[in-house]
Amino acid sequence: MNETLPSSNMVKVSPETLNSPLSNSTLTTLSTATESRTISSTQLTATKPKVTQAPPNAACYASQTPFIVNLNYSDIDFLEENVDFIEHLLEGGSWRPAQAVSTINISIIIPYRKRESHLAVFLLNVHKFLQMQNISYTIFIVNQVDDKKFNRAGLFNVGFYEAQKMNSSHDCYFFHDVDLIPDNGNLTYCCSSDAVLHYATAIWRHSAPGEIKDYSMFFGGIVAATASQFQKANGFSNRYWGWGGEDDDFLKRVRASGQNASNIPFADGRYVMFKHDRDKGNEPNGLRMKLLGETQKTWKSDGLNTLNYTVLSILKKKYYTEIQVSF
Ligand code: UDH
Ligand code: MN
Repeated sequence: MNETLPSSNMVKVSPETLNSPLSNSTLTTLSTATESRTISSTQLTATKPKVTQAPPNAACYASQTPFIVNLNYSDIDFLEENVDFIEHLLEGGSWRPAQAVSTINISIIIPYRKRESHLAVFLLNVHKFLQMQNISYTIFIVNQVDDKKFNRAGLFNVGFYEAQKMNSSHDCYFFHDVDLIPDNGNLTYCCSSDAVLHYATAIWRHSAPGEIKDYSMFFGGIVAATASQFQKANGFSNRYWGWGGEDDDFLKRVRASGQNASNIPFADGRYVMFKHDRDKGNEPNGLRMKLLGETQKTWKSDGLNTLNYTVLSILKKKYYTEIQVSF
């Protein structure tokens, strides 16, 4: 996630203005919102509308059942005793609908280190959310167990590579922070062959409900790509140690490899984000601007094809598959 949040100075603008590309943004939006909404004033520099109409894969659709986000759990063991839908999970946090309405198979890849309470809330909500969509999925927790600086992007690469080995039928990958919880039951999780998708576009903070911030100028938090889109971009960079830059780098790769990037509309891409402190071992990466300046010439020789890691164990737990990795 980019730390440079939009200003909290909020204004109302018309839908037409909202569908305009931002002056500082290179992303486009999937479809048109029908009602006006509140966004930050930093977006008023919008210019001429230019919206990519790229509907997600039609085989993927949501339940009409309202989804109520539950933020009260903090203990994974407590889930086991109290949440019945988790009983139907297959080993390793997989689920297959009894009557498959689509053939879509999604891998949710979570970069992870020491976020137990966020993980419990994530599992409680995301299992329920995905089961309502009648899709097959597996949740992978890629746990960096070494003492090095956190490498979110490298963990995504490891997760993709290992998940593909385990489930070659999975074709849609969600690169997903553990502290973002969907709160819109009508949001569908699927990939589009037209564009790599940025999902978490409308984020409200658990600590400040009511104020929804527009993240459509960023490409962090949650992105979704097919296996071939991800491979074409050579995955994420492995060179970002500590916080920041790797998400912008990934957008550059998507573009450099001749692919499109699109936002889920603000009206749909709604998430709760937990307020949290900066983690030890994930301090801001002072080299990130320098690295970002080099992406164009390095992306082909840094990424999925230059991954260097050790898997210490793969644990098929009840709620997820844990891949313990050191770099
Ligand atoms: N993550 C971990 N453990 C870590 C670091 C990161 O699991 O030690 C994962 C987790 O999935 C998280 C993601 O990496 O959601 C992104 O890291 P982050 O949540 O630290 O990044 P974000 O941009 O926050 O959300 C940056 C620190 C903000 C501190 C603000 C203090 N006021
Ligand atoms: Mn976070």
